[in-house]
Amino acid sequence: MNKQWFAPARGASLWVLMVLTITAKAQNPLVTHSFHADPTARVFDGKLYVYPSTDIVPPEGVEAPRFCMPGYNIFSTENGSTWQDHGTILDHNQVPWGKKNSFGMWAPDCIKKGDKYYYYYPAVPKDGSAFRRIGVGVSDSPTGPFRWEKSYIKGVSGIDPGLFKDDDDKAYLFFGGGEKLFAAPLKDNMKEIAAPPVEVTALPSGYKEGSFVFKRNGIYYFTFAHVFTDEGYTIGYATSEDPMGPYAYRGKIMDNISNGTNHHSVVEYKGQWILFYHWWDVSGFNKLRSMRADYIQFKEDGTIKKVKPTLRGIGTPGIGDTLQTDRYSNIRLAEVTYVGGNEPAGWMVCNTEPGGFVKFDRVNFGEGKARKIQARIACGQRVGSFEVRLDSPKGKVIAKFPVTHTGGWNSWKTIEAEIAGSVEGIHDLVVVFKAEWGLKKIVNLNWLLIRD
Ligand code: FUB
Repeated sequence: MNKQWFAPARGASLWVLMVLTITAKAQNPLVTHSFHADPTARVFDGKLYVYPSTDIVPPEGVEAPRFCMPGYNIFSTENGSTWQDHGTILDHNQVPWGKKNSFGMWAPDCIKKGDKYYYYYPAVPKDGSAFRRIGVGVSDSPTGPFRWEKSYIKGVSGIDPGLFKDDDDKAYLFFGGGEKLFAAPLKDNMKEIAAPPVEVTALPSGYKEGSFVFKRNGIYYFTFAHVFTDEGYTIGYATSEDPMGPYAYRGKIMDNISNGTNHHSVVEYKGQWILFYHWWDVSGFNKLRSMRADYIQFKEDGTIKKVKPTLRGIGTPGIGDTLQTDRYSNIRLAEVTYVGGNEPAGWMVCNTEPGGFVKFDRVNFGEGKARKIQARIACGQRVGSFEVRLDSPKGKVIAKFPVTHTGGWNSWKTIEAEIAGSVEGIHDLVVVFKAEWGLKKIVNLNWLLIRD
């Protein structure tokens, strides 16, 4: 492996070697079987889709340009907490007008008009006419297959296509990366611009990219990645009464989270607004990025409250969904680290001390059909216990787990406890660690699973 490309955090090489799994849970990051950046989220017919780019470690012998990005996958969720990977829909060597082996498939987008889905993507043109051109494909389904246009969109060069379709069905293409970002209305065919691109005005100076426009209560929000020289990548926004502007800068949606890119989208799903963005906390390397999502709140006057990245993320998992408690909403006298032993790669709650707890919010118990809780544990001692409580560390105890010796702190075993009484509706779950003696470390906990 090329060291220049991969200087991973502790345990990160495990991630690179992981095999593809079909689904993943909606804690942050959204998926861990592969690396994806630039997540554009869209709701089509009530279902949430994400259209990201893909980051890989360069294959042996490939000198990848800046990022190593070979193509695009699509993800979707039915319940907001379990993601399905629909596989690769476009590879860099399938772009009709693209340079072969470019590994340059940066941030894409997809939008619906009428009963067709239009997928927009930047790629390196084989005619050498620009750093990136923007191509389009059409499909009858949000997950493809797409019929790819033979040529790129004329009159447009740049990265990061961001599409917006207004209530009157007119569509706009936003794009660019650099000091300036651009907007152009699209023709009804969605494959050509209707007028030459114009600069999106009144944005602060500095490098910008990742244009994404949405509309809320009649206000157009132009959101973008913005590099402040003293801070690095932030996500900012500007508002207008017209999709083409002029826009007025309003501030940041997210502060810089680390040294590298951030790229986002904003979507309303089931009455809640969500910010999708990326980070590289899984790989520890800012060119192997992972998709994340957190709720976003608006103030009365329409301005946006800054979003802080969480581990817990979005979604309300229920019976049959694995609760990765290491993606906590609160934790005390316990820590999180990479899971060990033969367990599939991931994280666990560890160094659990008496009186410590880990809280996982928004679990849907439905209509009282939950009967048992399973816990995936590893333990090198046999004194103590942990309890599952509702809503707070002092809330009602619904399950008790005596701690069993599993063969060591990395020998994993699934244990089970009955749920006491009937639990209905949505609750926060709190796992409280207990011990009679002066024990410092009670159990390692990977996940919980509620069963009927
Ligand atoms: O993912 C490659 C590039 O990095 C994107 O096009 C930019 O928005 C930034 O995220």
